[in-house]
Amino acid sequence: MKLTGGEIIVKQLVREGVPYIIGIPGHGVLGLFDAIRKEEQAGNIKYIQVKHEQAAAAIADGYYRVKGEPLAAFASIGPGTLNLSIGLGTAYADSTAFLALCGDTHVHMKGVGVLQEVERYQDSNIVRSLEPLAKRSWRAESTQQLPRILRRAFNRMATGRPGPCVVTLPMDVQAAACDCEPMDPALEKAGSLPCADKMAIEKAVALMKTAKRPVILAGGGALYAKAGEQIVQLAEQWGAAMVTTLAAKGTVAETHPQYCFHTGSKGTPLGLEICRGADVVLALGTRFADETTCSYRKGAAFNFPETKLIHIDIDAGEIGKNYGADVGIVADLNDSLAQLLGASPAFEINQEYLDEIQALRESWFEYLKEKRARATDKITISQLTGLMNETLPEDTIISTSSGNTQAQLFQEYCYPRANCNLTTGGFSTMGWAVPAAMGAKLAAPERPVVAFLGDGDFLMTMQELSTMAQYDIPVIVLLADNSGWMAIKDLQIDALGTDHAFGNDFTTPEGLAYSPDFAMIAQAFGIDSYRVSTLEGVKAALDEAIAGNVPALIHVDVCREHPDSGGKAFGWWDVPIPAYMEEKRKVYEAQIKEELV
Ligand SMILES: Cc1ncc(C[n+]2csc(CCOP(=O)(O)OP(=O)(O)O)c2C)c(N)n1
Ligand SMILES: [Mg+2]
Repeated sequence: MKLTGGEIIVKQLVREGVPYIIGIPGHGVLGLFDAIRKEEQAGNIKYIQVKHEQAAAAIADGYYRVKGEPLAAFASIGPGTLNLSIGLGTAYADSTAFLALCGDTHVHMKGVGVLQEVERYQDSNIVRSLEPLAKRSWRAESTQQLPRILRRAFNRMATGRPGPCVVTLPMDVQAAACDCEPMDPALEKAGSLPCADKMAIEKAVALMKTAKRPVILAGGGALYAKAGEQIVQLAEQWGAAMVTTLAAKGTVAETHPQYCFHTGSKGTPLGLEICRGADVVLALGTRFADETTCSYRKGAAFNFPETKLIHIDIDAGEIGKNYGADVGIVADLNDSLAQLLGASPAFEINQEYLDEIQALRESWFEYLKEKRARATDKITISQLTGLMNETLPEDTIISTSSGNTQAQLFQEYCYPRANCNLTTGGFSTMGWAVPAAMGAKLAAPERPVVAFLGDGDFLMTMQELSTMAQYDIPVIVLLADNSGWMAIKDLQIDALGTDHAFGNDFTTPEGLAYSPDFAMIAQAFGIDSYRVSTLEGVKAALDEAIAGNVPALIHVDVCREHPDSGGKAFGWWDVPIPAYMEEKRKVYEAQIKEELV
């Protein structure tokens, strides 16, 4: 069958069962775009317009996180492609997948300086700028290469440790035709994952038997493997505490009595204390990034090597990277957990330890109660988080990006059900929460989806309200407006001192707090909106928006006064102190001297 490059691509997407292709056209993808037109008119795929390519990537990312199936995002040559790059970094850091299709210079025009080519250092080598942000990238130099590249891209994206893949498409390659026999997608991927080595499982179980204070630490890999049920089973059988990383929040129901929330710089006191005091940690699908470890100083979050580590990951590169593993297992988590459950003897459960966890959980809830009872001029993000916890249906998906809303939802929200949390854990990308929530809603139209974010975050991708309105994607945007980048102002105050707060308040020329009228903006986009300043008002708006199941924005004025503006950092974070701050610098230097490297 003779097909153009554009047709080969879109027909392959259809065969792979990709329901949506998202992006912005330009002269650089005209051939691809015309093929999209043909397949959409045939009813085989749906094109979604966004207004910034970053949002195309985030929608695809949100969809993958909920459904586990990759979508395609596309961008034109040059700036369109670079706009998409933030979404690539976000997905790659968190090991989620989508296919990025990017327009590129014609093969025969490479180097002349065609519109939107940058040829001064190297001829049309935009793919190189995307290399660190993708699991694999290709520039297709001929139409004939496309079927194999696409098969390899679909294979690479979803097998093993997922990640986004990039194919750049010279304009002539999209338009030229070649003979092409499509391959059945089932034939291009392995139908199984690597199983854990039995000997390693035996070693792990032998170590687990020695534990008096065991911890199961779930990372993002555990969330995406949907390993929650087996983790709970093993925790109960082993008498272990369950702790998650930022990326893995919500892997298990957080109401479980053995759940200790989180460790790391934004962790909870109980998660930190339990991890520091563990004798054996079973780590599942985590990189031990600094969000999780605070620092590689002993005792900051973990006490390796005194604490023994069993580390299971699908990616061999993570074993031993940050901490030496007493038992390292490269395998699928679900298989490993099934084997551990099967091979586990009746462990001797340390009831005292479980009682201690119970008491720590209770004191954490008590702390939150007190924090939320404090008198403040406006609603705090903490109170908002508590209200959401009481109000939202159990299956609600909540997306966050960066800022105090992310940190506080992470720290303070207690999900009664697994698999409801979406966040940009590794890249912490502002502007992600709204489009990612739209992707989640496309993946799970029957569930309520809330994007919980700050004003700074919203200002980065708020144009996507048009996409929400046009396609009627009923996401609820819950906007905590504190007229500024408060997370960074709070960091300046906490790390450097009050005098160092600078440049993060949004102010009028007179020095008053400045905020656009976000409710009016939403209205202008054709979105239902509410402007509220009381908790009762927020509750009424949330109830109405959920019942209405239409796109909605709730603009809440929140407290901007430190420390009520944010959460508390119970862990440590390696924030280098400027050398001219001599006293603080000395303390900082002493701390980093103890880093394990
Ligand atoms: C794209 C991007 N730029 C900058 C940052 C650094 N950053 C992290 S949080 C933050 C402020 C967030 O402000 P806002 O969304 O209003 O939330 P708030 O902390 O005020 O609640 C900034 C600037 C980032 N994470 N991502
Ligand atoms: Mg803000």
